[in-house]
Amino acid sequence: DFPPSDSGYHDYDELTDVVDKVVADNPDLAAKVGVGSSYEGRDLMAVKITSDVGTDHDRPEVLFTHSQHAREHLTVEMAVYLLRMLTEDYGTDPRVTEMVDTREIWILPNVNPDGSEHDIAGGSYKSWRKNRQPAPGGWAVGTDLNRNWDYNWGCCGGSSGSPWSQTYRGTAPESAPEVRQVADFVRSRVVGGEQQITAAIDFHTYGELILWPYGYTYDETGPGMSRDEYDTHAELGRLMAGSNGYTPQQSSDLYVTDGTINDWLWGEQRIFNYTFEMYPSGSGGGGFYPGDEIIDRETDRNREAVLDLLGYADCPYRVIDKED
Ligand code: 0X9
Ligand code: CA
Ligand code: ZN
Repeated sequence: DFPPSDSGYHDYDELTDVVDKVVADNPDLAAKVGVGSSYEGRDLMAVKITSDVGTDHDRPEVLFTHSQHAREHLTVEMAVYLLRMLTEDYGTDPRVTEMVDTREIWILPNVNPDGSEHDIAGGSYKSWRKNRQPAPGGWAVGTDLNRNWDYNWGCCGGSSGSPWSQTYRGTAPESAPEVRQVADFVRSRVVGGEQQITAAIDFHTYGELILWPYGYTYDETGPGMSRDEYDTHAELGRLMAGSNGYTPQQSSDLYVTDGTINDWLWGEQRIFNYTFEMYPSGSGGGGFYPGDEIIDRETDRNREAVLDLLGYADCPYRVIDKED
């Protein structure tokens, strides 16, 4: 459990209760979809939100993933915020209503539930980042999910081959069951040869940053990233930063990484996508563990940015005045 002073955060059971209640209260808008299970057997939940949710519509699909890193608990609260915003404000907020009527939205509120639960076990924080899968043959535990994706895996010094490292990339791409199953889910959204998901945000903490691909190279353009594609990422990133006040930049400007979800979503799936590094901006604001009193403010802070991403999901190139 979370320490009593941070009871405003949701542990895995409480998150499950929120998801089940949102779905029960809004059967036409929200549905729970199984994506598989974690190493320790927890359900990797996805929630689909759209009007007339029982039908697979021909609407642009948008993906939100949360909590690849265990200790980044504020990202789960971001998922709770989005679940409530998209259902409670449907019918009253015209922008929310339009987006729920015209997009199919996938929220994966915790893709690393084993890590999250480990981080708070016994009521004290452990600064845990990775999943809870033991490395073969040794004592070390955990793969960094955000170094285990199958695009230029381990290419460029942006991950570690040591199981003891915080950025251990695993034994092979998708060796982590969580990554494998979320990737399978994304691949399952290819219908008639076309990836239905057009845009995505992967939520992390902290730093107050909006990051776009690639992370494996400092180059803006190159194989698989044209000038227009880069400019679209950058322009939409800057637009979103205009409302939440985060710093917009290419991922590698922070540091080089390889095997991240960002590079895979673009490099393999051609999904325009971002990492949001949420509150705080530096270690002064409580680092990975800000008090629960900041949850409402720091989740609502991303409301406009999320609605902007949803708004451009039909044609992201429009943000640079181009058609695809
Ligand atoms: O290192 C990560 O996976 C992300 N930062 S975190 O502090 N939440 O661990 C950043 C991923 C974005 N990609 C790059 N910075 N290259
Ligand atoms: Ca669809
Ligand atoms: Zn992270």
